[in-house]
Amino acid sequence: PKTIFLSEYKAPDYGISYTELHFELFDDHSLVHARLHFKRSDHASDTATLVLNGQELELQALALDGETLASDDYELSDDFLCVSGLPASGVLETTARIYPQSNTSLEGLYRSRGLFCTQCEAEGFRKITWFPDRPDVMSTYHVTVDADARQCPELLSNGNLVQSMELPGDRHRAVWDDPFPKPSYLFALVAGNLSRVEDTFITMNGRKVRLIILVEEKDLDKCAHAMDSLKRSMRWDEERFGREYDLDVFHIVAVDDFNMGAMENKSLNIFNTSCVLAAPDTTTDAGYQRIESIVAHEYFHNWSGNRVTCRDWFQLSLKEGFTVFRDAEFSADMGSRSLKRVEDAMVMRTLQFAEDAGPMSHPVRPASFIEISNFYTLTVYEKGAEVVRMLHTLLGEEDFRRGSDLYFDRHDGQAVTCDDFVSAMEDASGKNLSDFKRWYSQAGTPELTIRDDWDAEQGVYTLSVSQETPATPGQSDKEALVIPLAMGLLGEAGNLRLTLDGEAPDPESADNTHRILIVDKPEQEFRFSGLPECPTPSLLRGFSAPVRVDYPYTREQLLALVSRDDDEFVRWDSLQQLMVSALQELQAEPHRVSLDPLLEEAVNAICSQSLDPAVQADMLRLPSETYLAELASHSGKADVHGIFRARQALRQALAETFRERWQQLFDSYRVTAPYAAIGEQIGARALANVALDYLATGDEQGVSLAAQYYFSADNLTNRLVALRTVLREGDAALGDSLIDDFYARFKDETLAMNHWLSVQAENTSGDSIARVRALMEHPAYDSRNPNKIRALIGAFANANAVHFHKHDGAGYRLLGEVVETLNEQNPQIASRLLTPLTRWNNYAQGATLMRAELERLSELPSLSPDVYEVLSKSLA
Ligand code: DPP
Ligand code: ZN
Repeated sequence: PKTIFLSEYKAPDYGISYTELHFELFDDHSLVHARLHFKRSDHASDTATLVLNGQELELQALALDGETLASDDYELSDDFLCVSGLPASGVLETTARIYPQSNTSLEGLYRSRGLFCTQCEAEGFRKITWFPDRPDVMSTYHVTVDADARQCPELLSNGNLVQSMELPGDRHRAVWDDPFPKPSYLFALVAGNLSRVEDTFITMNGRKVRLIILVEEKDLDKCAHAMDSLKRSMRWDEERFGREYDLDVFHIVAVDDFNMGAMENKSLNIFNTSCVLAAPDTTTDAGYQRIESIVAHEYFHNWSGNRVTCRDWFQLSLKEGFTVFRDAEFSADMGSRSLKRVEDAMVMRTLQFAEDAGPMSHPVRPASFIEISNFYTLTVYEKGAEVVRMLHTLLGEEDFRRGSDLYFDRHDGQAVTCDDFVSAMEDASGKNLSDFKRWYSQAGTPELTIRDDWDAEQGVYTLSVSQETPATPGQSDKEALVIPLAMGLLGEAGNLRLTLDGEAPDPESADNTHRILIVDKPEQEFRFSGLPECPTPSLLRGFSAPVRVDYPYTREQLLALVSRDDDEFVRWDSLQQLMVSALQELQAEPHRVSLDPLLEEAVNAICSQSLDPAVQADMLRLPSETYLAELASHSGKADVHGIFRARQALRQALAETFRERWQQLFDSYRVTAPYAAIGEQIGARALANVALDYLATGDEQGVSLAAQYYFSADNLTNRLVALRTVLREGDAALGDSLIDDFYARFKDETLAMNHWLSVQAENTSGDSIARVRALMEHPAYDSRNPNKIRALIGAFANANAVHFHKHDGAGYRLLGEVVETLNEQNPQIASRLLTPLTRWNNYAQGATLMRAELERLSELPSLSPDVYEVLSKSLA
């Protein structure tokens, strides 16, 4: 496998201005006839070769301007078709024979439960036809699809339907034309038997758009939430970003077998069923929210990704980081802003920081890769979105919007780079962002070390801030980054007014208790004057930058922040820090019994204040095992078994200390109205369910309450919380009976069955490995379906640490075996599944056995590039 470098980028020698495709779909094969209207680029020499990508294609015909090509005019290999001796422009015609029915990689054209569908991003189009399969080749498409009329009543592709007709032999045809030039990765085709839900949207300029969701007939009743989310996204993008939809029709198709969550193909979005279908019995509250944000995300790509696309795959964050920022803002506007911030910060700190510190660490704009599919990562997506958010913070909403307008205007119809995005922001704001751009090229999580000094006589408080980014593979020297550090200072009676030494107070800000310090040097001091008392610093408010902060808080200070700071992120974070230090003590001294009185007071403060119940629920939850392992490995090695026991002990202590509180919270927030996935209910349920979880901890009565709760639930959220709690606390017989009950109720609902698999994979009591192995043989499992693999194997490896890290290595072996099978069948899923093993260096006990499993895999014959890249980097 070959490494590809950003520095070696070369513009293509030929463009394709117009692409005509004719698909003939059959059960045992398909034919793809292509007519590529090519044109040599100005920079290319007269003798330049036209390089077309193509994989797993059988060549049936090849002609240039109507004449069959002689065999010495082209060269055909496993990956390319290269044609030489071409005129400056012309039409190249090919016919490829392909086998969608046996395509298990779920890239290119494949069949899912009989349905023909495509996934082309990043490099799947080359499995459909020969084409310069790179995003800087943008073409308009004219697509004819022929198929059996009864098997495939729906025939869809991008753009507008321009013709449909009957064909002999019970076949029929649809012709689609997409007037917007697009890269091949946005091509889509769907053919099958689907039912529709339709609605309309009137755009800001009064154009009427048909909105169509296509699903299997049995799922027709699960589309309303997605349709609603779509309409809200369309309106929001007009209002917040001035972006209007540009075609007369927009489709969403739901597909069961899908590697990603969803795909933004022009006017024909294809969704994993798990990210579009919603019903109270099969979708959790979090699932409803996820569907809303993914529908929005894919829709927003119509501008940030489709109208303006990426020049090359190193620029993936250009569209993904920006679009995640857009969908996060959308979710914040639809629900609670601080809740969304807390949840995004949790993902960053738990998962992205770990990626940044691991062997696959890479910058938001990677400089090299072997397999691009491995770079659809938390770094490119979530950290990329944080980088865009920092731009938004530095520029302010108005200039940011001006920059975004300029970007879309300047680059409409083009394939561009992250630099072009930042240039538009610079030109619109007049700010120089050249230092800021290091965020795109430098990997690793910066760490801010903050110390303070109080001069009581002068009333001057000084914060000394130093920054350091640890070395990452291939990048040993790091430069200082531009970090917006949002902060305040907390006094006895609330947040203090801030005057930075030598600066007049900001006249524009009505509230001068909040500042954004620009940290852009290795070491800096910020002096605040005129203060009446020694303050407690409230740092990184709203998670204003994706960094770690090291400030030596006392517990008293953390308690003050939890109880009284203005910023909900800081309040949440401070309580987390109190819990983390309690957990660390418990790990060091397992028999410690008493709860730290300051932690007790902090929990009390949160329970008794009137906060958004959803945020309150997040505050009262224990830090996750994954987060604790990440923290531990940052300063040493993680002991997952110790973490697990410490969490159990702290849960028990909190459960006992606050038993009455939990009962009160449960009684007052328990939702009795019929289920609705609306913010108010979701927040209340979250808080009631946290309370229930504590009530059932080590308490028989609590466990029977949970069991009753399970049976009386009218929704999946409550049912799952109850089920997990009973499995953790209850006797095995009760747990088994609920598992059986769940199966009996929902065995025909494949999305509910995914949760059923996960709950069992995550269950830490009993022999998890034997249970997972047995479930792999169960009819509810399907070893080819990515959702099932993630639900069972992914859940086991990522959310059942004590069994995954069993001392004999049986957990590692189980994961290794699955990866081994998937390496051939579906390399994308195989390499993604490997992630937990790549973190071997974080653990003292398992490291050797984890490495051994990686080594075993690396010796397998015919490793896919996807798996090869992850293995070789992990073992380097
Ligand atoms: N479908 C994936 C996403 O929207 C890749 N573009 O992020
Ligand atoms: Zn995306």
